[in-house]
Amino acid sequence: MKVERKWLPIAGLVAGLFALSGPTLAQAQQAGDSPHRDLPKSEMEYQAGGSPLAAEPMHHSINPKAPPMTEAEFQKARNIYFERCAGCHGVLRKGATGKPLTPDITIERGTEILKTFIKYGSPAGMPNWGTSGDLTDDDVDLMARYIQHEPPTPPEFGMPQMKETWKVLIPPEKRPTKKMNDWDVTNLFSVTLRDTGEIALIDGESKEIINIVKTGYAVHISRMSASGRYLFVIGRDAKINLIDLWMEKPDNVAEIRVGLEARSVDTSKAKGFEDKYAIAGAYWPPQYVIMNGDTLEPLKIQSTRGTTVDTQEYHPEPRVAAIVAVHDKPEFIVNVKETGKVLMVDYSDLDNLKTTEIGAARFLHDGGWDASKRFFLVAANNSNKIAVVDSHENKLAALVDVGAIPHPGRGANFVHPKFGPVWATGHLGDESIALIGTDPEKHPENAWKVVQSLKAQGGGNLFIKTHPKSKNLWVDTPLNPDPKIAQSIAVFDLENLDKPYEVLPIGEWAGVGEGARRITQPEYNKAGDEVWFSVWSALNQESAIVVVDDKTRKLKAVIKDDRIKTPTGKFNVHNTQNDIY
Ligand code: DHE
Repeated sequence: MKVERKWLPIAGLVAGLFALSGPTLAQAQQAGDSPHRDLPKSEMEYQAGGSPLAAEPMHHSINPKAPPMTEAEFQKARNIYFERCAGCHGVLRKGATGKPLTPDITIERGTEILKTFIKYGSPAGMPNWGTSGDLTDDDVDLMARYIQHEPPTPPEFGMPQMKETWKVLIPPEKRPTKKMNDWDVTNLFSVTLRDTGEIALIDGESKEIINIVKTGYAVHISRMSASGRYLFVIGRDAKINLIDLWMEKPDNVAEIRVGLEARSVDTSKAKGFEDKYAIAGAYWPPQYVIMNGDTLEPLKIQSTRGTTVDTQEYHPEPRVAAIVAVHDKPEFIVNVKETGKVLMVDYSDLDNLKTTEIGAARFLHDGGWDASKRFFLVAANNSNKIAVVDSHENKLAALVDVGAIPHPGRGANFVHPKFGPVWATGHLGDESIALIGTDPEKHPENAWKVVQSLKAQGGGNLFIKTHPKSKNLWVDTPLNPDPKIAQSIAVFDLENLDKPYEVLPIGEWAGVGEGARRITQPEYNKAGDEVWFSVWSALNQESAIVVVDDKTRKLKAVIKDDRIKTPTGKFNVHNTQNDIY
């Protein structure tokens, strides 16, 4: 029987276990503590999402002080590590959400302590891989020995490797010179079909599927070019697909891999640079790449390896998190997770690249613009802070303390009846929604302060959304352990924020069969009068997209189709192109 994975709730239990196996509680806590804070289950599961690196050939050396392993054992352990552990502990085990697991630390702890932690978990957030049934006792022993060896290093991925994967399927001169279809592509939605490695292009008006396009593995996000013609999609395997929306049936026109693992992509938006460049950030190798916007030809690769913002120690794998294009000047904002630094990359002269490095806080993850598009607000999730970057001054405007593990997606902008313009974020670790004042000119007393904190249904929130034409703020909770909360949405009235939120049972409305039915990522249509929700179940179960009328908050449509498998992110062309949220 498979037991639900959960943490040991009390330190006393850990003490008991260690009393049996030898080491002291102090040793145990030292070995298992997260570097900075306790982690809820929802965040651990979210971070431990599995890395595509398991299949890559890697160099490794054997540490003579570590317990022996056969080659076959090492390979098996390596696969388990990349599937389960790398998301939190890092490829090189230098630590991220989870603690560092380099041999200097692990050999000192010894196999028995490590086994106990892997099997039973820790109150600080390590999952109980053994007692949950995810790993057998033999696997636990294997992993305890494996992490005492040097971490195998995946290969680098530079220009020759990129060029090998780069394909222009339809060159720009063979593409249409005007839009060849009758769809209103400005209101099209690109829907991530996470586990099939595809996106669904859905017409916002008719809700018809226009095309299902093959993309990278565990496809992640979509972004739009400045003109609204080209759609960029990135998979976790760092594959980018360029889709031309002017074709009779919009489809891939170019593709490339920019590394072995990645999450973010965007395109140049400044005047004179519309559709000229694309940029993608990789988790491995830690680097970002600037490409030609209509062919994906790689032009410039920059490593993000360097020192951390606070302790100023060298970090070998600072992963690239959110990337956003500045609208009013030729710069990209590149957020580097493990160093906690924001890079303002001036792309006006790629040969003499100018980069401003802004110190923020660890670990930068996701974020979005304020309504004026001058300030970019990004979650430093391990620090429980939002970093505010002033894109005009290229400076850090503020670090704002918020709740536990902020996770804004791109956040939500609206005018607060009392405090003026605010940007909002939800949290993975608690039920609060932080409203941060964003108008230093007209409301200086509120700027970069949490002016109000709303209470939503619970922790496990990933995305919140509103629209300039709407009076609603939608808050999802797909990672909440209570299925009732995960399968519904909370909606606040922006004109009366003291009124209790309303809960809509979107999962039930979908009318799908058994499954997790997690309600994920609200996204508006172009007009701002409909909100789309993903009803996200497993690959072998029925999923759907539910469309709600924004004004009446009533069900408007359910999009069901055998091809809509594991839908998660949805990206409306107009709203994504213009950063409307
Ligand atoms: Fe995401 C955005 C990283 C898991 C759905 N996710 C982002 C961004 C990053 C990121 C860095 C910002 C990109 C940008 O703006 O340029 N996501 C990660 C992870 O490292 C993590 C935690 C674990 C993993 O193994 O990938 C992770 N993400 C998930 C999921 O499990 C989600 C919920 C479902 C899925 O499709 O994989 C998910 N992430 C999303 C979505 C966005 C996103 C929908 C874009 C939101 C938006 O409105 O722009």
